[in-house]
Amino acid sequence: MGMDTSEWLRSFEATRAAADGWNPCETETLEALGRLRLDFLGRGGRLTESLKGLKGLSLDDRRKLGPRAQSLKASLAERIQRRKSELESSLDLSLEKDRVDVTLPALPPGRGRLHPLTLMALEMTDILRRMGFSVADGPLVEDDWHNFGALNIPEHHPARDMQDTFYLKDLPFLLRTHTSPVQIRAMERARPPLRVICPGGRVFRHDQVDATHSAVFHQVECLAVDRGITFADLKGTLDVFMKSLLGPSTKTRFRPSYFQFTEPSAEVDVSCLLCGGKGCPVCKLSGWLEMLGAGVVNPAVFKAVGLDPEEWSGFAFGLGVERLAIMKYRIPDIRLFYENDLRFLRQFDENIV
Ligand code: FA5
Repeated sequence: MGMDTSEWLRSFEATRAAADGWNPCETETLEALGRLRLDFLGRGGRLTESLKGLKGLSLDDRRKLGPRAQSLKASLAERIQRRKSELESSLDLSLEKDRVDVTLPALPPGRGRLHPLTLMALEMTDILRRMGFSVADGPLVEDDWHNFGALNIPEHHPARDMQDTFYLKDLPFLLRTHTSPVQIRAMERARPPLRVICPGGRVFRHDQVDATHSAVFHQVECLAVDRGITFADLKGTLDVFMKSLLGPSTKTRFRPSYFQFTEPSAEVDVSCLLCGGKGCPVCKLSGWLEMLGAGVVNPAVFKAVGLDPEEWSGFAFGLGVERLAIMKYRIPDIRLFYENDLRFLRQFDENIV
């Protein structure tokens, strides 16, 4: 029992509409394409059934409609085949691209390093600790008394202009211009004998920034107070300190200078690391590089913190961490320390395991 022609046509046209309405781009996987193929062309598929149904039609109708059904079958089969090739090649590509080599060792986790200035400060602290100094610290925001007054730098004294100061707006505070206020805090906190260092604290000055000056930089401060301390103790301590830090052939040289909080005061040079003291462009042919300020504690400072200058004496020094690191690591510009360029920073701290 076959179906009549109009029934066959209705079913065929519905199949053709469904086949024409198929947009190959919307079939995104090979599995979905396989299901679609079965739906139309598989055994029992819609188009297969139409072709089978032809047998029940009259010879005339078969001649007329048979080629239409065959050509729909051919064009659909071709479109399915084309889509299949497309999907296969894109799958190959993505497999190639996403291929994971499971035999490769895992990436080591990135680990931080110490900043060259931290390294420098740690090294200095280490040496001074071994010489009997302990670590002290003070706030970055200071009051006038600790930064200036107690250090024998009275208000309106022209010496304050030597260190151009950042003051806090409408508040009686300032950003410390040096680490020397830590001397005052240490003496307020504990009675002598004292040996303290402030290791690599930040200080702030309204300085013009250039290759050797920054507005924020770091200092290491050192203070020793005891009975009978003399300038010779300062010289000896600094000589041992500099030799440990920069090498046993390093020489130190003291030049007279002036700081309100030390008397006598000195600026200390070390023999140039680059030329060994022969003279080069870095040391401006002098063979020496200026490193730090130092001196014997001024009796006025002891009075300011309630210590008897007849009983106690001491020495202090303060040095710029950047200047030392510039020399030790031969850095051409101070600004490199603050730019956080990894190519620069990765050169240091290679000893970390
Ligand atoms: C002082 O700051 C004194 N407090 C040092 C001192 C301490 C003297 C204890 C006596 C006793 P001075 O202003 O010279 O001194 O600075 C000390 C060092 O800081 C300098 O030798 C230099 O190495 C460094 N320094 C000064 N200004 C800058 C700057 N703008 N940028 C980078 N380093 C600087």
